[in-house]
Amino acid sequence: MNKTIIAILVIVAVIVIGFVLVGKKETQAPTTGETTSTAQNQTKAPAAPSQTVPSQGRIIPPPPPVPTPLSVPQTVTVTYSDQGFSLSIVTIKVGDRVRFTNESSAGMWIASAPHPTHTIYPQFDQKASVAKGGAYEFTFSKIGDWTYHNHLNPAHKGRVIVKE
Ligand SMILES: [Cu+2]
Repeated sequence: MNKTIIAILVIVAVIVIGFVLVGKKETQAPTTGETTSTAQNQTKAPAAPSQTVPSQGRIIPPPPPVPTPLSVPQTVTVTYSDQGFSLSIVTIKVGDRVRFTNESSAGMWIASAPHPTHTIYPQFDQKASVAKGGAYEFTFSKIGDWTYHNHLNPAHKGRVIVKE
């Protein structure tokens, strides 16, 4: 009697242990898939250094061509006061800009010569007056020797020489 009970218990125990082992394998299945993928990566990794090891020298590719810096447009500031313009002559390049700032007690209206028609460089004409603290900026796109004045006080003159 006792032997048969022990035998049944052993069989039951084997069955239970079998189920437990099968259950563990099913849960471990996805993790084993991941380990195989990392194993593939590991096998690929050593391949790269093995290619570089035989060559004792080092190949250094030529440096990328350095782009030639384009000439950055400059801005020259001319201050206008009650005595006139701070710079009587400004020499710049085509594409450069002159900023006229009004620090006088009166209005400032920059305009190209001659007064009052402003015909030598018609675009270089503020066409309006700006009060103290204001400014007028103009980008010179024409080569030349451009005289200008304050249209509201033509005795105050200046020159902008634009070179290539
Ligand atoms: Cu004028």
